[in-house]
Amino acid sequence: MKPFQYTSMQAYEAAVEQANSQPEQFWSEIADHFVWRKKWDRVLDWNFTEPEISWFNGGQLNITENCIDRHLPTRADQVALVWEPNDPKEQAARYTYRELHMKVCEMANILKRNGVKKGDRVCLYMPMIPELSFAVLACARIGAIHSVVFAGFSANSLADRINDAACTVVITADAMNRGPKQMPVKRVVDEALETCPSVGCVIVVSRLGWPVMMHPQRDVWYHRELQFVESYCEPEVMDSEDMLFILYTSGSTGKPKGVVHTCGGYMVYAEYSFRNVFQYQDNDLYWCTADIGWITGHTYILYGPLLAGATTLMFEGVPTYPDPGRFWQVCDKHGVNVFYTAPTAIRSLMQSGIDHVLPYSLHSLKVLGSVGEPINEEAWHWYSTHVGKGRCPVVDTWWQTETGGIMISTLAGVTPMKPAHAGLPLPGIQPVLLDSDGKELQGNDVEGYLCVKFPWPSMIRTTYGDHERCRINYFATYLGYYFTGDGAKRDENGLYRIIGRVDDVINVSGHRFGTAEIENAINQNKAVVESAVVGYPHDIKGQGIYAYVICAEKPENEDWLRDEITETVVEQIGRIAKPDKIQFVSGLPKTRSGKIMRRILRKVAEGELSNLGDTSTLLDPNIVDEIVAGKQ
Ligand code: 7RM
Repeated sequence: MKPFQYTSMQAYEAAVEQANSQPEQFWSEIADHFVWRKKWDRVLDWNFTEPEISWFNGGQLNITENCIDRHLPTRADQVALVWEPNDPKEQAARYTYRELHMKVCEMANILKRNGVKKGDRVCLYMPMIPELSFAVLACARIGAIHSVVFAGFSANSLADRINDAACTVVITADAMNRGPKQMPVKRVVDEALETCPSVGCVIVVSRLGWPVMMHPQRDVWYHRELQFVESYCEPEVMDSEDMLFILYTSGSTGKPKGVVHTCGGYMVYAEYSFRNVFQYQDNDLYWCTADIGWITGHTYILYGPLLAGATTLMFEGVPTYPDPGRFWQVCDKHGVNVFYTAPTAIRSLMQSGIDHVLPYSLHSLKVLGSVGEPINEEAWHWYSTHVGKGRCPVVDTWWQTETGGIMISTLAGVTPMKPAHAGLPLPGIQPVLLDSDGKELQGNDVEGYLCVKFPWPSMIRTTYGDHERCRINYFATYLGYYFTGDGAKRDENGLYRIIGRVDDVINVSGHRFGTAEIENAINQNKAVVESAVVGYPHDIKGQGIYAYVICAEKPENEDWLRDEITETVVEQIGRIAKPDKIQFVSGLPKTRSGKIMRRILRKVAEGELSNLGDTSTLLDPNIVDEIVAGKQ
């Protein structure tokens, strides 16, 4: 166990004290445990105004050398990656560290063979198959910047992301499993690439043996390329602040932005946070159920666990196929020790009933984790009691794509745990709560806007191609602070409880969407004149999507038009952004200056129909009565 894994409250407190009083000393001692080709000149340079943040500047490294090569002397035959397929009847796959090394090197050589060079952007649009992991690490191996796009996004969204980063290569698959269904993947790429001039090559992995159209000058099969490459690839030496990856995430305005993470700081914080939060021990089997298309998959399926020399499980399937016992069956089958999932999955399995849990022993479990959205007390207790059998700490981990790693969380079995509370910050993280004037709230038992007042190694560096957007989004609301967009409470003991977004971002099953993003999609339907989207409490998804839609003409068949609009959103964004409710209205509650009063729309969507507050500044107060009467 590394000395930066704190296993007692005393060690935690000592670390907090050192991290806050001598942050550079603190982080450099941790960074010393990694393989650097050249040591850094300066630990930290920062200002939150520009913003400009650099960690371990002058240092050189390759993250894959730290994820794989450095373990080979001691762990070559240990399993690095376990892959569990969608269908329980299909065989699981296992790759030792030695095999993973080879697979990553081969994929890296395939990329090189197809012209990819250091600094090029490579888009990965793939299902949860081992080749996705190889591809992520292969990019990092040769210094290419990966941009993973979740395979549930539409051709449109994929094209936007490819174009924003001017990716030159796409890695994809023929098709994918999703529970009982099979869906095309390559076909979506083909459609996207009609508007992506930067892409010159597509590497296709055959997952289901589907016939696909291969563009002769552009597309190559992974399995054919394999025949031409060697099984060793020298890691590219990267500067600490070279880009490692771009990952798109939704904000309160317009199009998703490309969050940029860099090599050195991200690496250090990924292993540090992984070890501390989950208290990983050698030979534990660790399973994070996220998709690698999200930040949770990047940091806590791949980079964090592999940096720690762990065995990490990757799951192709869904929680409910072939039945809602699938997660627990996999836990028993492989002997999972640490299990990390999302509240939406827990709530959905909770609703399926305890009969799907009882058949499984779950005795291997030691630590349970939650991420992505607030976990309500009922779900927390169900998870702790029925999955953890009352003997596993439950860690509720708060963080964001932009933070790169877990920021506030109980350290399993080490720091205090409280249902529906993320707990204390990790050592080195300095959260604050601000009031609406931007003043720091002192002491405990307070509630405000959650900000961070000191840099940490894996924080966002910029938004790709638009640094100003990064500044405005995160550093301009409260000068001198990183603003998270979340509201939070600090309880009487200093434990944090995350309340939720305070901006126009909604969190549906742990997926982030800007309300403007969904409105733009809905407005693409030719029957639609204008729309307004709000979130409302949803039993399973956390928040549901409620859309108010104005049409040019009164719709003849409302249900039919609802389906059409849903289809438009699926085309524009993807299946994960389907509105739950669509209400047709003749107008929206607007102020004289033309601003939509979302407060009223939110209240109606929540079902709070009386007590709508002051509506006297509305241009047309009558519209409120119509909206209330037509609630879906
Ligand atoms: C890791 C991830 C970030 C947003 C964030 C919050 C919400 C995430 C928790 C949470 C309450 C949690 N990245 N969020 N974790 N809210 N408790 N433990 O989800 O970029 O996709 O989303 O998710 O609102 O700002 S993300």
